[in-house]
Amino acid sequence: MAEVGQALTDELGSVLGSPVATNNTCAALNEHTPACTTQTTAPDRSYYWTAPSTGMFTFTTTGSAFDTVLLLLDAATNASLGCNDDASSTTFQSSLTVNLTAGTRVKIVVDGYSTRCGDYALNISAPTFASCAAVKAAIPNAPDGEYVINPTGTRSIAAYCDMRLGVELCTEDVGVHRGRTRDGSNLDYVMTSLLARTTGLCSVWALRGASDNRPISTLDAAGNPSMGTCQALGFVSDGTLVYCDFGSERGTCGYNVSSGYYRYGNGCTGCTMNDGFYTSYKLQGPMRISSVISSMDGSTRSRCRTR
Ligand SMILES: [Ca+2]
Ligand SMILES: [Ca+2]
Repeated sequence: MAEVGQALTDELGSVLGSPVATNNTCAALNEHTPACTTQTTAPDRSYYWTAPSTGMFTFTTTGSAFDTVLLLLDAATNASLGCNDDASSTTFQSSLTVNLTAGTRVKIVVDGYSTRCGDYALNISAPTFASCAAVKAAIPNAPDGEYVINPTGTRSIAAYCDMRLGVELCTEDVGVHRGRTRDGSNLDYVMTSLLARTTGLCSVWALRGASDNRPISTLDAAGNPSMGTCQALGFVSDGTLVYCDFGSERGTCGYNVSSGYYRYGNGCTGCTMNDGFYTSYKLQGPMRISSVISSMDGSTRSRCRTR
């Protein structure tokens, strides 16, 4: 483990713990210069670590004997994922919390302020929060993404959080969730959804306007011409969408509320096949822009990607 002079980066696998490693930096070389502190020439030691799951991870030097600096790099690109000098104004130790996707390999650098060196402890934990709102409160610039939350205080589940609103859009427990569309129409919507943790796909159904409980039909993609359907709903991208295959209203790939079918569309034109008015549902062509259609009971669902 220990090296003298040139630091060989140690492999930590995907271990969590307090600490996961202890050592001393004084005999190491100065291989990194963290940007979050000024003119440090302190020696540093580094570790490779791979995220065991998707979610938040906290890296700290709590328990160290000197004024540390912590730097986190993407092991593949060397891009900085975060840097912290002082998480504590009394101990000058460091802490970083980042959201990582399962399998992401990072390089953790334990460095020192100025020329400081000494004994250190490196700790890695996977914090959980009660809700997406709690994540947002704890980490103000947390991005949209999957986080581990513990809404009941007894069981942790994965959640896809819309950090603009600080709400769950999708969780591993089936639930009714409220979002706001990211297109120009900026509509509040409600849906039922279920997140599959392994695939990062959120099944959505019963999608409708929050104010009127009607199918969303007035989206405006003008300001976001490249936005996909799921992106407009706040997700990363489209998964498997169920297209608008039924219609009863002239030229609109229409829906009928009494049918129980709900759709989402931002440019519902181009229903050239069987376009026209029907007294009953007829198979029509796909909408020009992809759309979600689903049933109220979830027997028909569309899927959006959360990563
Ligand atoms: Ca250094
Ligand atoms: Ca420090």
